[in-house]
Amino acid sequence: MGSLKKGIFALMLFFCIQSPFAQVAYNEQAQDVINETVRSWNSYKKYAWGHDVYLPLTHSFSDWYSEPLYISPIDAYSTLYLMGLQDETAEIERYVIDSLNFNKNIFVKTFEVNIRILGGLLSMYDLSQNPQILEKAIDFGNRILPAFNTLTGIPTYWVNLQTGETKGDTVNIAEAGTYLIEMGVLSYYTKDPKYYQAAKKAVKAVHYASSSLGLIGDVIQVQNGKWISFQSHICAGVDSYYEYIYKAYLLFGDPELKIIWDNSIPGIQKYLADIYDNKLWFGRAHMYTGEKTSSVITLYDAFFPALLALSGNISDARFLQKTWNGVWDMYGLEPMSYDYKKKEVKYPVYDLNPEIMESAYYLYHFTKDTLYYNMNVKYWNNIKKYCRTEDAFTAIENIKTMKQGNEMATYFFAETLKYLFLTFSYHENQFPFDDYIFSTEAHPFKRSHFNTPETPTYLGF
Ligand code: DMJ
Repeated sequence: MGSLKKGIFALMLFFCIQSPFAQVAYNEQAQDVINETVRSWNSYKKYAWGHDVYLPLTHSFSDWYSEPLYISPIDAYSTLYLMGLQDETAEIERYVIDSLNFNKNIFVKTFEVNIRILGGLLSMYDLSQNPQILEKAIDFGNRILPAFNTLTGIPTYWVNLQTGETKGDTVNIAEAGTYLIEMGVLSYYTKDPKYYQAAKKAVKAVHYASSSLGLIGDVIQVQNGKWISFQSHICAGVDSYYEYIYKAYLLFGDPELKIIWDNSIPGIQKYLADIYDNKLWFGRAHMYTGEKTSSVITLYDAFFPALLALSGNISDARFLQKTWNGVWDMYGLEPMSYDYKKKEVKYPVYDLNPEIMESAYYLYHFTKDTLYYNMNVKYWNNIKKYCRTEDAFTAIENIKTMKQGNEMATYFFAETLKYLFLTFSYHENQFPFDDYIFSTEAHPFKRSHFNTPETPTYLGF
């Protein structure tokens, strides 16, 4: 090859291996999120490398179990990738391949490791196309699959990564039914329907236990499918069950999921939606009588405007986002739970959660109304004002006093920073929102990769 040709080839290779989302120049706000991400990431690396979570106030770390599973980097990868931080993502890939071994005799929480570790690894593969990452994801998926081996198909709360033993016979509905995306992607890549089928069986077991009002409870027994709690809501403990039915339908095109979604939404609108104080809320009701039981909501619920917008209900999405924005404005951060009728903070913690920013991002995409861009500017400024530490970001123990706690949640990397960055870089970055589905942990999966003529065969529907 002549030297000119070699030069052109090298240049082409350089552009091929660049993140397709890498950009030369971002506006000030997007660049600010990148700078803060890098600052926090470097602190994780300096003080917590190889461990699950960075503790910013003590410059130390914690692990979820007796042995670390490297949760922060796996969760952070897709955000760092979209920001074009290639040294950082290459380092995570190397570490995952060379040093991460899941053959550990520990019981892990099936739901939490599915959304963070399995979802993180699968999006790492989807973005990098590195086959060794896929091997890790398959290995991990196989290790948590025994959890689904129950009489109903609803997974147990705990599963042992080494032995496949399970325990924990009651789960909430998010823990029962938030697997369709990760297990579906795994089935697609392995061409083995068993993963998706396990996830779908669990969702169907929950759905078929719905009341005649089309409502479900929030805690269920995994062996007999009986309800432990008849409380119906879309709050923490249920949220992502609904999210995955609709998003997995969009990602894979399984028509049965659309039927389940269509059966579920009217009950939510009829019995849980509550106009109070001229605001739209989604409260709690008894699944058999439809009677309102409580007006306590959780900040997780702020995911719902995003889901409403994605499913085409822009007016309710706007109305609900306005409500959540009002909750945020009361203190300048949201409380973990709040009673909208008593106007009382029930639990004053803010753990760097992303949902309100996720919904502002979706609404900005769907409406192009700068109101939502500016909401995220405000949320980001508040987070910097109250949660920023010497070298990272941390939780707030009490939003009334703004006393800082000592933990930077792994989803802060995966979700909060990602949604802020994607909002602020919306016009420079050209991230093709409509071709992606974000998992509940904000891991992006490209729709054109998974909604193909082979999908029904690979997933078994
Ligand atoms: C995340 O871990 C996931 O989004 C989960 O589904 C619920 N919310 C937390 C962050 O708030």
